[in-house]
Amino acid sequence: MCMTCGCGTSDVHVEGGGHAHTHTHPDGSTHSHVHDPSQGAHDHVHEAVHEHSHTHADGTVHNHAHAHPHDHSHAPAAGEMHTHADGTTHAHALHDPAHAHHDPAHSHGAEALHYGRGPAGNSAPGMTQSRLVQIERDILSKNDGIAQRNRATLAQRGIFALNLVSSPGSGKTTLLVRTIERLAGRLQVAVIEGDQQTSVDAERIRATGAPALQINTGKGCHLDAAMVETALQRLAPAEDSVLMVENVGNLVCPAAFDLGEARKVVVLSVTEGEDKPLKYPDMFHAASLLLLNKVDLLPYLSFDVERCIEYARRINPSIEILQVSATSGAGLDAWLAWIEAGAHAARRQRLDQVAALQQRVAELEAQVARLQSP
Ligand SMILES: Nc1nc2c(ncn2[C@@H]2O[C@H](COP(=O)(O)OP(=O)(O)OP(=O)(O)O)[C@@H](O)[C@H]2O)c(=O)[nH]1
Ligand SMILES: [Mg+2]
Repeated sequence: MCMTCGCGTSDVHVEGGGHAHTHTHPDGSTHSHVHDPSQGAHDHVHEAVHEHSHTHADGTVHNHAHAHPHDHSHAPAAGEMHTHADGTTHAHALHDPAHAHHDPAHSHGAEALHYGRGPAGNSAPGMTQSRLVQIERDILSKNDGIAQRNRATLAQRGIFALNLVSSPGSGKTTLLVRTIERLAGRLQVAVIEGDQQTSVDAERIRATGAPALQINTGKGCHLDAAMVETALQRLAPAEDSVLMVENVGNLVCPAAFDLGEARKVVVLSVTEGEDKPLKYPDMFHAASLLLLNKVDLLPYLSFDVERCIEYARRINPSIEILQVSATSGAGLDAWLAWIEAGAHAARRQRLDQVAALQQRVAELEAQVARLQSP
C-alpha cells in the first residue's frame, strides 16, 4: 500500500459536501477535520524524523536513528558500523563515495535497487519498517471494518457492487457508459466516480440518465471504504440494482483497499503492454475479472494476447478474462451476461434473507401464541 505517494494526506471532496482533511503525522498518528468550503487554504508543517531504515540487496533490514540533520556521506570503501535493534552490530563497505545516507537502499554492483524486500514491502524516508507495517495495519484494519459495513448494507439491498480498477485511460468510463446503455430496461445502474480532480467522468455517466456521484480524492490515489460509505448515503442506489465504482486510475494503491464491493474488475487495455499483470501483481491478484479492453486496436499493435492471459493466470489462476472493445462493442455481450449473473445472485441472496427473516418472525409469533394460550 502507498505511504510514499501522499495518500495519507489526501484532501477528499465528495460532491455536495465540505472538505475533509486527514493528516498523518511522522509518528503515524492521524487526525481528521472538516473545512467549510468557504474557508481559506492552510498548511501543516511537521518536524522531520531522523530515523533511518536500510534495506540491503539481500533483503535484510536494519534501523538506526540520528539526532542531527541527516546530510552525511561515506568515505570510499569505509567500513560503517550499524547497530541493530537487538544490540548486534555489523560493518559493511560502501562502494560509492557519493552514496548519501538518506537513500534507504544500498546497491551492490549492478543489482536492481529493491525497496520492497523488507517486512513492509515498502519504503518511506524517515520511517522504520516496523513503523510502516504498523501504519499499514492501522489504516487497512480501519478501512476493512468500514468495507464490511458497506458490504452488509449492499447485501441487504440486493445490490451487486463492482470496483473497476485500472491505470489511467484504459477505458473504464467508456465501458461504463456503453454498459449502462446496453443494460437499459434490464438493470438499474448507479455509479460512484473516483478521480483526483474534476467531475468530468460523473458528468459523462449522468448524460446516460444514470445516477452518478463524483468523489475527488485530491492528492489521494485511491478510493477508500469511508468515502464509498458517504457516497452510498448520498446516492442511495435502488434495491436489486448494480453499483459500479470507478476507482482512481492507478494500478497500485486501489488493490489494497476493500470498498465493500462484491468483485474487483481490472481493466487493462491492449495499448498498455501484455506485461502489466507481472509488473503490478497485487492488482491482478485482487481482481476476480480481467477485462482486456480496446481489442479493436490489436491489428495495429504487437500486443500478445495469449502471453498476457498466461501472465494474468500466473499471478491469479482463478481470474476470469474477457476480451472487449468499449468502442466497437466486441465482447460486451459476455461482460453484460457476467454482470447480470452477479446481479441475479445478489437479488437471490436478498430474497433468501427476507424469507429466512419471515420464517423466523412466523416461528416467534407461533411461540408467543402458544405462551399466551391458556
Ligand atoms: N480504440 C478504443 N479506444 C477506447 C476504447 N475504450 C476507451 N477508449 C478510448 O480511451 C480513452 C480513455 O477512455 P476513458 O474511458 O476516459 O478511460 P478511463 O479509464 O475512464 O480514464 P481515467 O478515468 O482517466 O482513468 C478515450 O479516448 C476513449 O475513447 C476501446 O475499446 N477502443
Ligand atoms: Mg474515467
